[in-house]
Amino acid sequence: MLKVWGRANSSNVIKVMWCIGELGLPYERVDWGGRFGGNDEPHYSSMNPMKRVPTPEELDGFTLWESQAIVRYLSAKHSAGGLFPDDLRVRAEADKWMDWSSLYLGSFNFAFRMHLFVLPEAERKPEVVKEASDKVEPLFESSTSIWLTSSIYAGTSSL
Ligand SMILES: N[C@@H](CCC(=O)N[C@@H](CS)C(=O)NCC(=O)O)C(=O)O
Repeated sequence: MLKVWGRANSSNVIKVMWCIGELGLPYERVDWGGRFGGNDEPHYSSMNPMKRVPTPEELDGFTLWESQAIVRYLSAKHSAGGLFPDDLRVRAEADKWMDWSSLYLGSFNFAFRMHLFVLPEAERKPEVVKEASDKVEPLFESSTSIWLTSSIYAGTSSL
């Protein structure tokens, strides 16, 4: 069974678990990282030298780090032609949005998460949320209009 090292409240673990759910794979998830610690343990850092979560571990000992590489690997392995499209252009469309969301929205996600949910209320800074909102809103406006007018949204592709 696929074992996934990573705490359930990590956005990057969630990304991988969502993929595993879509693929319908049996799995075991181990609470790791964050308040659970363990990233510095030698057996873990030998699997993930970046000392981050998630890390999936297959039965034969194969491991991988970097959540988007993991999503691509699992999709290609278990859903070639499905979640991992055969058509290079369709696959590139999926890659494009996955990379865009991570590169452009990732840093804002951190600000929102910390200052809306994670930090104790007294330490949350509304100005950080406001600054992130001001920067992220135009991105959503342009991405929504691209998405709404794309053939993928209109349902003419295999995605
Ligand atoms: N680019 C990496 C980022 C991994 C990462 O930074 N994970 C965070 C959780 S979202 C982490 O490990 N934080 C330290 C910890 O949880 O102990 C990926 O996508 O896998």
